[in-house]
Amino acid sequence: MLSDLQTKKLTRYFQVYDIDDDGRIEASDFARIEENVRILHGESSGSNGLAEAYATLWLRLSSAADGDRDGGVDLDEWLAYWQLALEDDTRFEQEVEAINDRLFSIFDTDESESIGRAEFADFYGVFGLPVSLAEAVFTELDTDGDGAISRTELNSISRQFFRGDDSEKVGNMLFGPFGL
Ligand SMILES: [Ca+2]
Ligand SMILES: [Ca+2]
Ligand SMILES: [Ca+2]
Repeated sequence: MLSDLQTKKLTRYFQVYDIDDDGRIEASDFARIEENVRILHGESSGSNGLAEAYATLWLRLSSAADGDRDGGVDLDEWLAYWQLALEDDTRFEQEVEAINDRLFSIFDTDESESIGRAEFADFYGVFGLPVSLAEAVFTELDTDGDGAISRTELNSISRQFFRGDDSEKVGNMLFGPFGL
């Protein structure tokens, strides 16, 4: 079972993907993501990789989480999907850590093997989230204050966000405030 804290965080994560805020994640939300990628990156090769990564993510999500096969993932389907994915270590690694790894490489545009403040704002921009929120969250997540989040740090943040049930962990803030 998902705890109350996990449910709140995953509901926030749902809202991030439900860009048009109609209570369903569907192809049209991912079309908006791809449009934001083009706005942020133009038609560069980086933008192609990123748009493709999100298109793949939608295919995986719609085949795994759209339980009633109506072309959209509603909040109940989303939470049911995550409950299963989080129960199983192997599945978690496949679902989350593989995606993190790919996104990390794409958003690390200066290839410094870390995500800097501006690169993190770019990640938020894909979801149409404000730079001010990205700034505030980055400051929370960058616990040693060196202005960079490494791959290892990101995986630990993401484990705190998805699987953790400790309200004190900074990783809970990955997608901003939740449970409001
Ligand atoms: Ca939607
Ligand atoms: Ca559905
Ligand atoms: Ca970087």
